[in-house]
Amino acid sequence: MKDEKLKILKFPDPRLRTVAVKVDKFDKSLENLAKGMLALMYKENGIGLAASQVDKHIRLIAMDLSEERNEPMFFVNPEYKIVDNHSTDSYEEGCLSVPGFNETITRPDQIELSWQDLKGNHHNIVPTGLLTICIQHEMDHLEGKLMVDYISPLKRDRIRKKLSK
Ligand code: GNR
Ligand code: NI
Repeated sequence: MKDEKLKILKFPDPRLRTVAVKVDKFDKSLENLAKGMLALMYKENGIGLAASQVDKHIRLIAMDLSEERNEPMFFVNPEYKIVDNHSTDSYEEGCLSVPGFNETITRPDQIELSWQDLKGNHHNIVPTGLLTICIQHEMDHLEGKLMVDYISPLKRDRIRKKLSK
């Protein structure tokens, strides 16, 4: 489906718990979805968006960490390895699927990242700064995991009730 309208699923929608499958076809439809996700992410003022959030359960992420909103990045089939499990960083995160709630999350801050681009070419880097945080947030989405899973069940339930109204 080509000009299908993308919509962001909101917690506690159970579809956000789906584990995404690997991309194996690097075709026009992948590119169209990626571009659609990027446009929606810009519209919603997000810095990243996982395909899972628009009910497309494939391992695809759109991101732009620039102030100017002119440095789009796409990650297909991303993987990371934690280099040092004891080196962490805390950051106040937000999520377009959990609108209105920010939570400080502690994550490993030394990882090695590999992924494919929209053409299927492979890349590897040691990310720094916000990329280290954001890629872990987005890859959690691909595993059906959300920011709220890091906070207390009581707090999570409060958020669930507020967003279910
Ligand atoms: O827009 C977003 N901001 C953000 C801030 C800190 C850490 C992670 C993020 S990602 C989020 C968009 C989103 O929900 N991506 O899944
Ligand atoms: Ni999110």
